[in-house]
Amino acid sequence: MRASKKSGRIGSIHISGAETICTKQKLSIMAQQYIERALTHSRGLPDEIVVSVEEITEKPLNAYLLKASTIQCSSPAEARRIIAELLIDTDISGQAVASGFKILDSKKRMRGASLILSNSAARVEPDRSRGVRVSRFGLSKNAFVEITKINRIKRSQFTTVAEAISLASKTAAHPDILAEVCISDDPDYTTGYIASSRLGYIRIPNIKSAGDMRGGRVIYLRQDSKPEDVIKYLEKMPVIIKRSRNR
Ligand code: WAQ
Ligand code: MG
Repeated sequence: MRASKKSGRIGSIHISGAETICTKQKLSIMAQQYIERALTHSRGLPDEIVVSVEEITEKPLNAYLLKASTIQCSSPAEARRIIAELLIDTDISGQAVASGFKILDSKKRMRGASLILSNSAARVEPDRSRGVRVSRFGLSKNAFVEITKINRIKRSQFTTVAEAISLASKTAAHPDILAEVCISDDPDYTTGYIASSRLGYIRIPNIKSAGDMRGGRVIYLRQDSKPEDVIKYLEKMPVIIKRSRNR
């Protein structure tokens, strides 16, 4: 689903979006829930809602649910220090870290994520104003149950967390993806995350101040990866998220 609103004479701004994999039986109810969500979003009322449905014909791959943890963090400044440190530890260059923050801090609205090479900091998403939309991922029943057991998630945050950790689990499963950082663009949602196959899914409270309309997603790719292949995986490959492996 994607919902947008006309802005000025030139274009429209993105309000909300969501995607999933479901059975044919669940299709009508999912479509209804997505429309309801678009109509009640904290970023405002859209004037266009698009729901698109595609049959999946390939056999989905499996990925494992990332283990969730929450880090103590009391301010956006502290969040940045934590994120920068974890990214540097993941072999991401200082320049690439800075270019990620530039995107996350920007007032420009993207529907998708920016892809940054880990060393040169080059942005490789083909459409810089749109970004790359991670799609075609869904939770197995067991993985869903595991999410319900994560500590300290408020009921009102459950759907947001479940979708974010699913997306992050699909993303982190690609061998050429080193890390992902996300800040919600919902003005009232102030918990973000950093995720990777090594770090798991680390929730970061107070990543931004309440009322801040900015947000975004940055995905770091290995310097020697082939961006076209990674993009194809993120956008098109169906992936079902399974319960975490015990490590
Ligand atoms: N694929 C790629 N990028 C996306 C996608 C997607 N499917 N959906 C959203 N984005 C980008 C886009 O630039 C948005 O502006 C930005 O991410 C934020 O999207 O554990 O709600 O949907 O409590 O606002 C984090 C939950 C919630 C943390 C993140 O993101 C927690 C959230 P939003
Ligand atoms: Mg949002």
